[in-house]
Amino acid sequence: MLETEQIEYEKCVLVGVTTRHQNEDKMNEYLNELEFLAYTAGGEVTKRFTQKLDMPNPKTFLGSGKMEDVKAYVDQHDIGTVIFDDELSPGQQRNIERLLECKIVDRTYLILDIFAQRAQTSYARTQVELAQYQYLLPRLTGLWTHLERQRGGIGMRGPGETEIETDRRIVRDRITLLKGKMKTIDKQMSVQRGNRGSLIRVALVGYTNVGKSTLMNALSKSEVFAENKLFATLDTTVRKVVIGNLPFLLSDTVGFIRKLPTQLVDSFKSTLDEVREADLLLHVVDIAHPQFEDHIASVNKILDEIKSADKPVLMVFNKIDVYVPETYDEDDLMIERKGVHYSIEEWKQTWMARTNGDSIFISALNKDNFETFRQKVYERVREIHITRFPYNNFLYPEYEEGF
Ligand SMILES: Nc1nc2c(ncn2[C@@H]2O[C@H](COP(=O)(O)OP(=O)(O)OP(=O)(O)O)[C@@H](O)[C@H]2O)c(=O)[nH]1
Ligand SMILES: [Mg+2]
Repeated sequence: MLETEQIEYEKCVLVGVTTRHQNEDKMNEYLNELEFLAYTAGGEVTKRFTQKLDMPNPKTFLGSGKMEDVKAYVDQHDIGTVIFDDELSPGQQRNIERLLECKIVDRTYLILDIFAQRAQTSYARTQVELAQYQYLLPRLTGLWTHLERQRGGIGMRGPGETEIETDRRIVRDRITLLKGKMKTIDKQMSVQRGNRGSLIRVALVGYTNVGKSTLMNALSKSEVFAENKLFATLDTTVRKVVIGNLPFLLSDTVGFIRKLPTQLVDSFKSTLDEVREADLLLHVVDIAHPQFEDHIASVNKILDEIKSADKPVLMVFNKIDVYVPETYDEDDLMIERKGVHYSIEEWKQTWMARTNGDSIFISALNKDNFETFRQKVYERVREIHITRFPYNNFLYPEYEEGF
């Protein structure tokens, strides 16, 4: 089990730039998330370096002066890994690595590394391995090769460790092989999904760490692994859930994140098919997270990419038990009252009012408002059910009549 595993945290630093498109507040939010990712991968962040640039330096990401600062810090504090918030080009990666003489990991590779660490089934491992090879292919030349003494740790799980020096042809062969394997798996999965008969399919979707697995457990009395780290879930779990007398299938799957690497979206096709083929999506949101609106936008963007944006959705605002609005001093003219100051009641009057009752506020952990939530899910599933099977609608009464 991951929880009992003794993790030795590896010291690392974060690097990000503020640009015209990305102000300082945004930068800090992104770096907070990057720090959480680093922590999930087994890293302890000891310092952040940021710089204001029109655009990242094409050769070294940061300017050369700033890079010297990073180098001095890395040498002085025995830092194992430097993590960049954006995807580095193969050239940038090489240059920086030569300069800093430690592991250089970008956001994409960090996410791939966490996926590799989390993958439990051979199916998930195949998907992650494929994504990692696709990421590595253009970056093969000399990456980290002189770092023999540093084995294991962040960025060293999966193909990065042993295959780094092998030539591109071998990697391409491996990609072809894995793609073949995925095709077989995809076929099996699709047959399995086809065998589930006529039950309505509901999929939990949402940003990572919002409480999807917790909600799954609460609804279905199953034991899906939930943890306060990112990407606790990689494999899809499907459970039959019965509310009242109405059975349906509920699936819990991988969480989304801002800038989810495209390699992962591609290779997790089969996992994401669960979402693609669902009749109803429960879009779970962590309303206690200060950036929850950005999270919703990221999730919607990915849903769009996997052609699932027009499905019926129930917005589930979770973690109301820990939602605390920031205090607002009306006398302070410098402070503008905005979302972070709203109470939940006020939030309901915002754009959320336009979801036409297709939203619900709950705590999956404490089961606050859970009965209303179950009722809402029942109604939505029933609606789909009687549209699809009009001849047996007498089986499923209105929620109140029935119970
Ligand atoms: N306070 C509070 N915490 C919650 C609630 N729901 C879930 N959590 C916590 O949030 C963390 C993440 O929960 P998960 O259920 O693993 O979230 P997930 O969306 O499945 O995450 P990934 O699988 O990593 O994408 C855990 O520590 C949960 O205990 C809630 O309603 N209130
Ligand atoms: Mg989960």
